[in-house]
Amino acid sequence: MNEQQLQDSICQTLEKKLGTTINEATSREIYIAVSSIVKENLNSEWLQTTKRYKEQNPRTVYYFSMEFLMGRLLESNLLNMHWLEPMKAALTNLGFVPEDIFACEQDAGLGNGGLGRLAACFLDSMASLQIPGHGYGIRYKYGLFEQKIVDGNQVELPDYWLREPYVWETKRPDLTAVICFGGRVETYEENGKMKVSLLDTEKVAAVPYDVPIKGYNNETINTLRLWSAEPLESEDGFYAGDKQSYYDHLESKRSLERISEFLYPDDSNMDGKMLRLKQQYFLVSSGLQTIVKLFKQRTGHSCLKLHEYISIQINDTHPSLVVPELMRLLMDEEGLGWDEAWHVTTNTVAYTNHTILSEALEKWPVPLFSQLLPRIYMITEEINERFCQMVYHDHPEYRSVIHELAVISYGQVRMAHLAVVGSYSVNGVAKMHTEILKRSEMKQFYGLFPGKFNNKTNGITHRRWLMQANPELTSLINSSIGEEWKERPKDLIKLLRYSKDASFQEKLFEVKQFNKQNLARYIKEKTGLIIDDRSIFDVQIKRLHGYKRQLLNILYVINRYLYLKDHPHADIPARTFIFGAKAAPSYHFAKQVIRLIVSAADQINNDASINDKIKIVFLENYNVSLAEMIIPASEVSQQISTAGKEASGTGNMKLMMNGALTLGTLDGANVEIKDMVGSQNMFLFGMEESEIEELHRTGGYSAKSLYQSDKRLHHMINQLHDGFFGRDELAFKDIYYHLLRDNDEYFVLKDFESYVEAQEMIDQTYQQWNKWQEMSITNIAHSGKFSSDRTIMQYASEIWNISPYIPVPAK
Ligand code: DL6
Repeated sequence: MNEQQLQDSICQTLEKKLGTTINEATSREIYIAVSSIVKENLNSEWLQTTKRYKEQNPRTVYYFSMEFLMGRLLESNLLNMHWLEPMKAALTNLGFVPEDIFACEQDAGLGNGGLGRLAACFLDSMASLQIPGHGYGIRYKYGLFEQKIVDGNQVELPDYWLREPYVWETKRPDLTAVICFGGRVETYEENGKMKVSLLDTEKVAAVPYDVPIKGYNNETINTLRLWSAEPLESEDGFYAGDKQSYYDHLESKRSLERISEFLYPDDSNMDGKMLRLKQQYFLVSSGLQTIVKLFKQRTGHSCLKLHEYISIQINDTHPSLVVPELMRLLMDEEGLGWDEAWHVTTNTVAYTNHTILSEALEKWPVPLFSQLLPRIYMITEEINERFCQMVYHDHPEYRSVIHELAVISYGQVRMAHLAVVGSYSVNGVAKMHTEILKRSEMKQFYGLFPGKFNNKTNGITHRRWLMQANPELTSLINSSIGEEWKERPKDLIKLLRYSKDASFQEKLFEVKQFNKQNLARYIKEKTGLIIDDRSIFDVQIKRLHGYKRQLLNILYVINRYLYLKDHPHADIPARTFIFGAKAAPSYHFAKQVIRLIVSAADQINNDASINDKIKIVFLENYNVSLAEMIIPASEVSQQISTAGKEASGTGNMKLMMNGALTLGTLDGANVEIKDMVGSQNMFLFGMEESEIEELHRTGGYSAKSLYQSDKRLHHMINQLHDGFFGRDELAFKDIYYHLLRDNDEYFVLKDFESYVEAQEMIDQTYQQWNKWQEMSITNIAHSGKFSSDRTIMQYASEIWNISPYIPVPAK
């Protein structure tokens, strides 16, 4: 549709659907009208894709994830439909600011951070590359909490994102699955065959809500299917007893519905709550039941051939129950024998590992697991038994460590072991991460199954993170190297020709200034703080965690402040330190770091004696939409995790693609950024992973001695303890203890000096205007490698054995 048609369509929709006119409509009503028009148009293409898939039954991947951090969809749908520009023009002609209309959409925050956002980028790439691939997740009623800062502290508010109807979803009650919990297992013989049935279970309905995922510049629309727990309308769901038990009955039904109520807000700590295990089984069972049913309908084959048509990628261990649940369906429902079912399962499931943090590795106590999922537990025990037997007989070299490898051991079911044993592929998410998995965390499994292990370095969709978030930079790129890069992001490398081009540098600078001014306006509106758009915008945006070391950043800012107090006329460029981070609600240390950042901001932003050389901004409620505004305006990208701890990182890629220079350690995908741009085009610092390993091995680090011997550290750390930040003296005692009493687990003090040096390099380089622009262009030029299109093509060819599907028109 062109601009005029869109305008007309908006006016008609307002009248017919919303009973209002363009003159009276609110921004939200305009948003509803626009998104309804888009959804209607998607619906017909969606139907066509589904029809083609049904008729031609191409090999398909299902991406199972407990998290899909989708953000907003209107703008990205418009972009992928090529409607973004005409729609912006239509809205402007009608007297509206397009960005205000887009902002009416509530972020779908169904994820914690990198892992969930990766899943969302993958959906966009699968559709854009015409890979038949669908996402399966949970339709949480409450997404990741909304963060507010009250009196310097994080407080959490529920994110009831479904308060208004979600325009993008279509409920599919006809595809409801029934999920059974608890009960008891009975075995019996039928026609000479051993049969199993599960009796007296609690049942809940899993109702799918489908969201279309539109590919860029093609006709493919895949599906994100989100499952919601709802009351079961079958006979045994009705009450048939006395009055008292009627209420109990309702209560127990409500407790089952709570399964899809909220997203667990901690991405780095295993919580061990029964409800979480219920959620995992709920997702896995509803997804698999549908897949098996559809497979039989479409192919007419027995499930013996399932793996020839289908791959299931599990996003971390959270959906590992696919292994025993698929075994259960194949054996108990489809009548396959153990060996047949195992063959199919272990050729269908592929597992991605996203962390080596031991506290994040999932383990479930046997009593909890076996009580909630008795049949699944039986199967898991059998998997474990057979696996241990195999190791014992075929790998005598591992006999002595079987207990370390077992799926069930020390009274716990270990989900990572279940995932490795039950899958045909195990991948890490960056080269370094995969090497660590092979060399240490999963060394023995790698010894047993070397062929399963592979690397798939993460990526981000350049459509959302460059074309949508930064239209000004996109236009500049288009006018220099043409538009092929949009479909072949590696073509961004052509920008290298312009790295020293004065006119291009000038234009890039103007684009950055434009985005910085935008962000400065937003900051003023939200916080009242006026920031200098000529200062360096130095950004650290990610979940708050000890290993990500926001503490190192803020301690450095305090150190810079103390220096400026002593040298108010020092010739260093002004810097704005921008933070966005949510802490898990029960993560006390992380919350203290937020408090420290906010306290330092209070003190430093209001101290006129340093001539506005430092401003600190903590932006509340960091989420996808906020990231889309911050990233195009960023100049320094802080990726400063303790080496060996960040599996990959994806913010590093988004920021680089928008021309920010990385201040980072050699960790996760930073290593591959360095391989692409060279260390001369970033600011590296800190110990390498091997050095840290060595320190761990030798016990050769004492944070206290460092503190005692280094005057600067001593002075700075003491500030945490003496009420310097206008808080009571104990306000930061846990940070103080973390560093000194607990020996600085993440080597903040150890890396401090090297970090300061890298920061000085940034100050110097920023003052060499041309050099900075050249480095920035070099980073953008090399960022094509980090498009999730590259990642998805690698998954497709090396794990899923799926080629891009060239649609034959549906009959
Ligand atoms: O792979 C996506 C993302 C990585 O970029 C991050 O480095 C990694 O921390 C994250 N992992 C998780 C898993 N839980 N924890 N911790 O979120 O995955």
